[in-house]
Amino acid sequence: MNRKPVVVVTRKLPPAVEQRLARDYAPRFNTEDRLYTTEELRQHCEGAQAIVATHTEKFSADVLARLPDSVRVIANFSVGVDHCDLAAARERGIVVTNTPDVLADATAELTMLLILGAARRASEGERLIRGGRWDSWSPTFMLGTQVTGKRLGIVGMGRIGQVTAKRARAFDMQIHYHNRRRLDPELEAGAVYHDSLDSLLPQSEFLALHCPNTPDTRDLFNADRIAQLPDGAIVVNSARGNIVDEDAIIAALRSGKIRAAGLDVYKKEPRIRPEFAELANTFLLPHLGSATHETRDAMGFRALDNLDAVFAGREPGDRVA
Ligand code: 8YV
Repeated sequence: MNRKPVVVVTRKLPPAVEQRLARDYAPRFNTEDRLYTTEELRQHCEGAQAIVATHTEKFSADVLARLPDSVRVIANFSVGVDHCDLAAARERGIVVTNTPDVLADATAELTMLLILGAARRASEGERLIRGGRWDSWSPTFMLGTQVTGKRLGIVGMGRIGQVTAKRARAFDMQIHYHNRRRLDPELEAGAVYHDSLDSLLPQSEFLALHCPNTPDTRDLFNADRIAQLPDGAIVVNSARGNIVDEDAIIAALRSGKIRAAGLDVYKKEPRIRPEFAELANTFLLPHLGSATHETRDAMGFRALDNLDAVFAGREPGDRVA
């Protein structure tokens, strides 16, 4: 009888995903959901054939080099793979997969929440009520910015950017976007393509960041880029903290150049710059983009589909290395 492949599961996953893992594999679960040190990870991987990982594990070249030779595949429970050195994995002969598509709806929904929350001062209003400080109302009380009819610039028109565009159209937003390549007209659905950020940013009354974190996009959104936005623009980021120069956005939020920001991701999660919480014009969430029951199950199943393919000798659908 064939022995089931041993799979190290680095974090606690939704019950249905862990049940499928237990049915089809010999999983080593992280029942306490504690972050492993590199040495602990290496030890857990002794004799294992696969790892199911999340973005909280960093697979640098050094970490990959220390994994036992038995490990053949890292099936990520994430679409972003900036936590993995893909070139080093390739060199080491380790297959790496991700979970695209299945989190586009949840992340686009959250992006709309960031847009609305930032534009309508939702965090400020909530804090006022929860702090027992709401004592009056007037016609000019806590005015925000209307979303309807405004121009939304989208940086990165992949799957998540495209769903965000669709949701934003329901608010009659006019979609402008920059992407490495222009989309086909049916996917573009009337959105205005800009072949550079220099062209997109001055048009963006609202700006949504949806590009991956790569060496090319690190600190992409810096003081020079911010200066290109219209005064009082609203910026949201549900992609990765690394694409934003946090000093620059804090300065722009202070000066009012950026009227408000909705942020779900930060450079050094889960530690965030205290200025973000101190500023009144921020709407902040703790990396919840894909955090719905439906999507987390789908991400887990997609990761397991990839594992199944590898162990059946097939090419996994979402191979990135
Ligand atoms: C996930 C994400 O929650 O998939 C991604 O890239 O950023 C998040 O939605 C997280 O990364 C899971 O590992």
